[in-house]
Amino acid sequence: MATLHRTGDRVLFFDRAMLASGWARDVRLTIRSGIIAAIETGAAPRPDDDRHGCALPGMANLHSHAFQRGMAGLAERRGPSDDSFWTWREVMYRFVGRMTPEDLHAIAALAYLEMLEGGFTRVGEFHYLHHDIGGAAFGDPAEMSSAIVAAAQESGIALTLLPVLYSHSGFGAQPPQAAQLRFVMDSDRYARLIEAADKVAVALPDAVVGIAPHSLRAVSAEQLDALAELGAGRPVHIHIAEQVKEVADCVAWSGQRPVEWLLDHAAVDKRWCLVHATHMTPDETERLAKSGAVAGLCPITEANLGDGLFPAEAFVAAGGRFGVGSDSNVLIDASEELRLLEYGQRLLHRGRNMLAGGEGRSTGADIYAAAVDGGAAALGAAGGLRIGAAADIVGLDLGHPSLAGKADDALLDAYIFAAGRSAIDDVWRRGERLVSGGRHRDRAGIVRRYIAALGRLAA
Ligand code: NGQ
Ligand code: ZN
Repeated sequence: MATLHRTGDRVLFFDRAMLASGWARDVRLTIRSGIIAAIETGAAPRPDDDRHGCALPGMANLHSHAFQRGMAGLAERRGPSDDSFWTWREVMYRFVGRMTPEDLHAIAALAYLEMLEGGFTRVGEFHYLHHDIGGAAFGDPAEMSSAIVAAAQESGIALTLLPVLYSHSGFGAQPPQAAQLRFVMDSDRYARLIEAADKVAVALPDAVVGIAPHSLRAVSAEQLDALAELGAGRPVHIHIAEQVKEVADCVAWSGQRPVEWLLDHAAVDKRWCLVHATHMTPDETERLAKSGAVAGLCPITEANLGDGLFPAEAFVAAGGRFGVGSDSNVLIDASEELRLLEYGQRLLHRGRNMLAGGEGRSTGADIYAAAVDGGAAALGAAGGLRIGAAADIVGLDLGHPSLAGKADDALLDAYIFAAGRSAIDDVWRRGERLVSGGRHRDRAGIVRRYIAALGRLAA
């Protein structure tokens, strides 16, 4: 439908676009103040139109610890005992121990730039590095959160800030370890942190602030109960059942497994995102799917840390919603998260096309669409290319050899399983082109400051 063109409107013309309503050809998007104001399909390009290949809706990255980008590749050397998630965590604690707000800003800016280049247009930052070196609280509870907001602003990515409540080191309110003191606060200070985070986040267009009890290890049952009021109307994220030791410790504490315990003790619904619900029984899988909560899956990190495989096939078959996250940011790439999600199931079940929605359906298109929808829902945002939504778009290069001769769903199969991120040409946020030819416009400066920060941390 044509609408009156106003000055300040920007028009993007795509040969093909995956709209919320389905695939379309010759698509003119009119963008007004960052929002899609009109969509014409089967349109004739006009001389001034900015013409591109294939438009995909931007993907939400529903789980990130931005600071961990700085230690990518630093925990791949074998230690004195069996290496595991828990020995990795010791390395991570040492790395984070010396990080200043300026370092966090520089490292997060690079992570967010790479997210945009890798096909993500919004990030859910699960942020728990709250205090100064040594653990003393800053005067401003949002000192470190402000560094995250500044990094998001600089890169241009949309932000759902998830300040984390972290109080204990293990089930049953065990006292924190020395290495955790930069994360730790009580529920009163946490309420002040959320209030302060709301104030700093308003500087960003479309920012959302959610709440995030770190895990059943790090918050008590009483604290979780008390969060219901603070979290009303907000996304709620929690790490849940990533490691078998975590499941065993939860059973020892409560007689129940983590997902089972949470579903019985909290009003888990579509506002919730359960990150790493890796270890579930068939019954937990079914119940989580029916709850409407989003499963936050981070296949690259879960592989890197040796977590195990999420029962994705059964969860999707039961109608469960999921999205993907880059978590430890050891490698940032939306297509690779989706590819590894599907490949994990193929290796486990020795089958193919495990997550496609039925006979004749495209695996790439089904998992891409599901992750756009689930990721946006988990981050309290709208996903998909539709009138009234932010113009957050990933543009694929239709001249890429892997995409040759493909149309519609087959483009997503080729993007996810063959080309990967090399097919990404441009990325727009609110209609503004942040990435061209696969490179972020501020790459040089952000990389320079990242390298300087790593130099300071290594010194
Ligand atoms: C985190 N990361 O909070 O950064 C965690 C490790 C923990 C992952 N779970 C720390 N992947 O869970 O105690
Ligand atoms: Zn995490």
